[in-house]
Amino acid sequence: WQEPLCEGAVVLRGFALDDETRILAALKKILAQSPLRHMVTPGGFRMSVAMSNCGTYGWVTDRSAYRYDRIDPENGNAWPAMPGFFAELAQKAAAQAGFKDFMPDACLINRYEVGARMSLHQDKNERDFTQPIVSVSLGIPAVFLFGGMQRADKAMRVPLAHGDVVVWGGPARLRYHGVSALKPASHSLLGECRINLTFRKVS
Ligand code: MD3
Ligand code: FE
Repeated sequence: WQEPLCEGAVVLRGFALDDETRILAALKKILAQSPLRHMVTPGGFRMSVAMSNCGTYGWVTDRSAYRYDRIDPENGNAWPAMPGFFAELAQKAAAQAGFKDFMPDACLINRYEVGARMSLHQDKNERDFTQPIVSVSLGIPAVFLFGGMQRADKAMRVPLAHGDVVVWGGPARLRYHGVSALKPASHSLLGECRINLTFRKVS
């Protein structure tokens, strides 16, 4: 089932459900190599969302900057490889939304515990904004905030549930977005947390 949110943004409800078991098994291995951690922003704030990555590039932040890096700064190693079926899932979703041949080289893994949130921001550390971003929601539901091109623009509230995939491209690619503080809930496979995967083409 496809729900267009606006030009360039499409929600594919339940698109990742068939792969839930494989995704969770793969995440367990990835996170054993590069564990989730709370990063600190250049402003000095500890993020309430815990993060890790797989793929050639990983998104990181520290006191100096936001950037993509090939190395996990916690262990000095390359990030764990992106499983082939992760890239295929993202590519299939992007194709459904009209973005052909999406080849992600980064997958950011965000874990929200109850109360965690992400404030409104733009994703602009990537080089080519003609490439979409594909997000996969797992675990307890969240309210996604989808704003405009200016931080002060009124944001739409979009509920996202386990297995939902969203493709963000075209004119939606640089819109402000965030996630409301997670409400207490429990998911049969993930417990009291939400995991979001975002697939990106960084270089
Ligand atoms: C809309 N993550 O990691 S995913 C992020 O649920 C991020 O963890 C949120 O925003 C999360 O940067 C939202 C959906 C998403 C990702 C990137 C976008 C929506 C987007 C880029 C442009 C517009
Ligand atoms: Fe974002």
